[in-house]
Amino acid sequence: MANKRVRLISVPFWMGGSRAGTELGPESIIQSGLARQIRSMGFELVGNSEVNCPRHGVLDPKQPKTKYFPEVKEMSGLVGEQVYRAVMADSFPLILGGDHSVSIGSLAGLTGHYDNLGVIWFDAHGDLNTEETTPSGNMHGMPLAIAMGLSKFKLSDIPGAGPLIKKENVVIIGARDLDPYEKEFIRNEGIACFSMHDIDRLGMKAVMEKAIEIVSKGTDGVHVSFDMDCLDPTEAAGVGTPVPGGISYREAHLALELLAETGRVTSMDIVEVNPLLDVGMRTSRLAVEMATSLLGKRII
Ligand code: NNH
Ligand code: MN
Ligand code: MN
Ligand code: MN
Repeated sequence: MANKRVRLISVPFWMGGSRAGTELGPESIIQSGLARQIRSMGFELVGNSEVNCPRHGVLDPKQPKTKYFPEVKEMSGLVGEQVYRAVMADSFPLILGGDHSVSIGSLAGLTGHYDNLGVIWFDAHGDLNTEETTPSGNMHGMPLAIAMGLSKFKLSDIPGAGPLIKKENVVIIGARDLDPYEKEFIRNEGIACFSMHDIDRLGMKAVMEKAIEIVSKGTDGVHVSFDMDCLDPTEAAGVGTPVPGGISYREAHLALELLAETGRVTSMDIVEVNPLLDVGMRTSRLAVEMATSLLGKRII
């Protein structure tokens, strides 16, 4: 990776998943040795900022389809500012969630700088729901839809955000729990989605080669959004919505190593770590491994 400067951006936020615990994710990942490992790889750690996002909210019974909307929107603006500042200062933003709604902020900040961003979305879920289709009202199930402008609330509603993410620049990897609307949308719009079935069938190497080709075509940056629930729950138990049959430990490393080799990845978020649901700190430690693998850590 050409960029040798990394900025950690901690986002202690839980309201997008309506379940306490993910606000403890950033601290737990840092306690698992993230900064030390990144430095030992030869990176300059230019900062470790914590976003001062809302910690408490009151559920509005009149808005059951967008729970904690004002808090999610406020958090997204604050995250966007920090991410934008990091990329403008030529560093690699590594955003630590928090639930997956923090990616709304990441993408807002990144599109403020990149005109045509590619996005790889590692997730058991599609995160393509809108205010109309959400089965839960939890906004962590909507960030990709918001980023592409499919929902009423759009990326462009966040101050400083740039162009919406284009459908042809998005790849979902690891999906195995899609809602009916998400399936329909993926099929009708031809969104690139490599499900667990595809990973079983083609192998992770071929999947990543295809994914890299898609996000590289005509883009000026590639963002990796890593929902820890993409992993198999036997590896990563500390997530709010575990789904059996996920990406294995070795497959995950391979995927991120192949991305590192491209030298095109500009940013990453690691989300959905919930230390309250974890077995010891296993999921946080695994999050550290995922980050260092993407940053180019090699066995030899
Ligand atoms: N699809 C479900 C919803 O929209 C679950 C989303 N949960 C996630 N997404 N953890 O990554 O409510
Ligand atoms: Mn997600
Ligand atoms: Mn998920
Ligand atoms: Mn393209």
